[in-house]
Amino acid sequence: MLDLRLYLVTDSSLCGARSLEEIVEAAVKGGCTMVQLREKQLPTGAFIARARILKKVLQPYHVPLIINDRVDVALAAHADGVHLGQSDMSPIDARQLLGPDAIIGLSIEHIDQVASANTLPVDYVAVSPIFATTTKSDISTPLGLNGGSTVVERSVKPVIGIGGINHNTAAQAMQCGLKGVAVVSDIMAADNPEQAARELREIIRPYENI
Ligand code: TZP
Ligand code: MG
Repeated sequence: MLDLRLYLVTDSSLCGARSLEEIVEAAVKGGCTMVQLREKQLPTGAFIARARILKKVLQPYHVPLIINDRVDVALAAHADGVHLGQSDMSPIDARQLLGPDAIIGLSIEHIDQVASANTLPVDYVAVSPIFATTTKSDISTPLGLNGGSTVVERSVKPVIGIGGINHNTAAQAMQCGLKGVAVVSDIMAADNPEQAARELREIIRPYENI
């Protein structure tokens, strides 16, 4: 079963002197339930190589590896699924290429995208962004808590939130009725990613509704 409670989205630029694998493994030990490899700059071959490494890291923990944007990379690395934006490959095409067992996620940036997402072969949607964030530059206007709640009300798919979700905001975000929160900087840039993930799991625990 899909466990969306604490979804780590990677950002290699926040690793500092540490390796991506070491941060991801620590985050999973701390309680992350899903990991998305997000690489906007890497050439395709290096992206696939990194995905294969993370797949090996995650396998013993039974935590799925999701690839941001790239169905070809997901296929080549035998990842568990893909996360698509509104202008990426259509989820219908992605489903055809990846098969019925793959996990497919879709970003929702406007309330009016929920109705079409409901008809698409996606396993979850991500309200993006909930709050303002400096981690991603090309983001649309934050949907806020009202937007998050509206997406949850209208969606037939499980909903997670992303954007500005951290120790201070995770509880509020979960109160929208989300299945989980996706986090980049609060875990990736933490001095102790394992502890950061563990604390986030504690914060969201009262609101879990899987
Ligand atoms: N998509 C929408 S907002 C965002 C992404 C990848 C970045 C979220 O980063 P942070 O550091 O958790 O606010
Ligand atoms: Mg994308």
